[in-house]
Amino acid sequence: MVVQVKSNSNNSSKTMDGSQQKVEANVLLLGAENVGKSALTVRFLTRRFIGEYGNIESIYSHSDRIDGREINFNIWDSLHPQNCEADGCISEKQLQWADGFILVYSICDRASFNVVRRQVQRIRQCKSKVSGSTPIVIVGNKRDLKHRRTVSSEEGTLLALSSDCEFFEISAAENYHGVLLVFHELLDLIREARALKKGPAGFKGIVRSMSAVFGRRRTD
Ligand SMILES: Nc1nc2c(ncn2[C@@H]2O[C@H](COP(=O)(O)OP(=O)(O)O)[C@@H](O)[C@H]2O)c(=O)[nH]1
Ligand SMILES: [Mg+2]
Repeated sequence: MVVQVKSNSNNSSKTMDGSQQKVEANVLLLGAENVGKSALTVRFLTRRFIGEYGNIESIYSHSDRIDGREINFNIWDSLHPQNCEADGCISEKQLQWADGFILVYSICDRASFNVVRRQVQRIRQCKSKVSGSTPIVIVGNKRDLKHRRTVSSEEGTLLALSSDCEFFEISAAENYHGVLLVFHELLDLIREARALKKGPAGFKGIVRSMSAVFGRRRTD
């Protein structure tokens, strides 16, 4: 069962200038169990880390104002089903619903990195017929537990580079800023993908091509 929750940020307000349309973004968090999907979601919504989150699957609705524009995030904090291997455990419904994906693994859990690897493949296969690249941000979480690291930053970076994703290493436990960057980056990718769908020669399409030539954004 998926629970739907509404949460409005305190700085959301109505647009005075009617010309600016509200942006809707459906964000799906995926990854193995226990990697911090709920911690990331709750950090983004409340700025807080509360430690234990339980096994609850929810879709949160959260309004925010970014660069003068009203954004409505619908955030699906998923549960990883047990006993699924090959297809990365992503349902058709989830694939159709999401505008963008945040794939989370723990830097201390190699099996969770392998889950993300499979999930990237599954998304890329299913969405390859749609024009443009589906926005995906890969997140290596629990950076505060460096001493227990089993997945190097280089492996995360390589996976992202080879699958046209963005990559961040963060600690949802220690830092709000990294979590904010992840969501904002995904929003940028979603907006670019929409602009590309409207017309590949659009301004954002040119910016994206240029950033592909001159380099990608680094992690924190
Ligand atoms: N040390 C550390 N623990 C974390 C971090 N993020 C989440 N956790 C812990 O990892 C466990 C699983 O987190 P949760 O968000 O429920 O994972 P989910 O199953 O992927 O939703 C909880 O005990 C969290 O407190 C982090 O950045 N650092
Ligand atoms: Mg959870």
